[in-house]
Amino acid sequence: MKLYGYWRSSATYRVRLALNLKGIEYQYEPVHLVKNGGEQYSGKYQALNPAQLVPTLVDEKEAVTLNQSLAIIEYLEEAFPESPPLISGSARQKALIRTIAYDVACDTQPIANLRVLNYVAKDLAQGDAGKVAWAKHWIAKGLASLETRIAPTSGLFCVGDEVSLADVCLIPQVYNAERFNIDLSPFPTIKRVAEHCNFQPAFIQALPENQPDAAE
Ligand SMILES: N[C@@H](CCC(=O)N[C@@H](CS)C(=O)NCC(=O)O)C(=O)O
Repeated sequence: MKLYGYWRSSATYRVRLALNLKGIEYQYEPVHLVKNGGEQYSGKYQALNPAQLVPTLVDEKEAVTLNQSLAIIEYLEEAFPESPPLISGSARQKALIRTIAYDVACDTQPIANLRVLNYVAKDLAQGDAGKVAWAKHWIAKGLASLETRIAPTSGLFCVGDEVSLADVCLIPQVYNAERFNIDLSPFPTIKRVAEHCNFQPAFIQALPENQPDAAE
């Protein structure tokens, strides 16, 4: 199993968390998103992901190459049925877990992605200040709806006392918010769940700072 990613990529961080929580061993292949104009644009990487985004998971045993963090995690759920599940419970609970995951992965992270921010800063001539204002606005808006969403569903984690795909998506988004110095005090449930998650070994191991390509 090979995971192509970047230490600070929140989508890669989701897959790292899923692999760690499931206890699946993998080899990490760094793809630097900034160096050399961005290695995601290289012909070699485009052969793995035509979308020019990380992550990519290659399961050599099954000869599969997968993109999209949520599709990768659903693949791991099915391909490793003996591992701890990340989407479980009643139909309602599974839908709730997916709703929180999609709040992050479909409605929050993509609009503050590196290429979007570069477009705002350079092509739309808004500069660094415009880029940061854009990111802060959309990430805070996403966190505000997540706070309302998980306030009634959370226990130790986003949905009750079991870790799930919801936490796997939330924690990298919180990390990203902190990078932009977003004030988390209006989001007490998110803060509480994030603090709890970040004490778990699988989450500590998946922290961007703990990756071999960190700070490169
Ligand atoms: N929906 C995709 C999002 C992937 C994505 O946005 N990856 C970012 C890093 S978190 C990326 O590769 N950005 C490179 C760029 O914007 O050029 C997923 O969940 O895998």
